[in-house]
Amino acid sequence: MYIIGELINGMYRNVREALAVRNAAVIKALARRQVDAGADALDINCGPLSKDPVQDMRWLVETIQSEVAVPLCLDNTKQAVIAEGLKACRGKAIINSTTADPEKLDAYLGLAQQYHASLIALTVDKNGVPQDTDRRLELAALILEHAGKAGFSMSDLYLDPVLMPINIAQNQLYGILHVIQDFALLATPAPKTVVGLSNVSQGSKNRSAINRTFLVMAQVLGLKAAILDPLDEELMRALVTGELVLNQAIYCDSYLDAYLKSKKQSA
Ligand code: THG
Repeated sequence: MYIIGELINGMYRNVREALAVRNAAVIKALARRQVDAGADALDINCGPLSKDPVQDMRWLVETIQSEVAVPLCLDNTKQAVIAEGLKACRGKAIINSTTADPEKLDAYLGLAQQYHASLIALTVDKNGVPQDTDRRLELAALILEHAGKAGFSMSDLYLDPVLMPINIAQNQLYGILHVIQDFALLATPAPKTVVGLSNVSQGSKNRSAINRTFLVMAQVLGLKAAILDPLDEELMRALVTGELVLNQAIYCDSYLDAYLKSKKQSA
């Protein structure tokens, strides 16, 4: 599983406050702790309340890069903010995200190619998040058609079915799990899939249990990446154990420790 740490997000009060006063120490510590806990990449989102998201994005990218070397996942709905982040990124970036709106999709495919970045594409259109799996598949097919025409590298593309909270869309989760599997059948080589895992438990109690249960089910169905909280130890244990059960890693008695040690060394 490709782990994208979710904690540098203006949705969280500590990040919002650090952004407002340009407190680099808070942001650097969040970056370092997530990477040490096993994050392969870091999501960066200045939050819906940011008054100057372009400058906030630049400052976050520069601040985080001075602390860790992992790819940064630039999370914003505005192209100007993404473009500023891409300009500031030293290493490979992930654009998070485009919708399946053809105009936006083509523009973002171009932007990703220009910067050799990966691209997350949401199966969302002008009518918002689909309520059923068929529409998610249709939009995924449309995204793949545009990516194909643009000559976009499949290894740089992530499809996101958009995970909904269990307390408002409980009956969609089973379908979303299966759509993760179906996305992989739409092209060769198979496109990768990603979800914003914590979406599933937003507004619910027992968030950690809901997150990790959904994650291991999605693992079985071939989920390749997740935006998640790597500081949630139970979640990380479930993830690593899931990889073991799926025979994606070799068993040894100390497999949990070994996993984190190998992550730390490569970071
Ligand atoms: N897909 C893609 N990108 C995404 C998402 C997605 N980026 C944002 C989000 N969804 C994933 N990241 C988060 C980060 C935090 C939370 C949920 C998803 C979260 N935050 C607390 C809350 O809302 O309850 C914040 C409250 C607090 O603790 O202060 O749950 O789906 N491509």
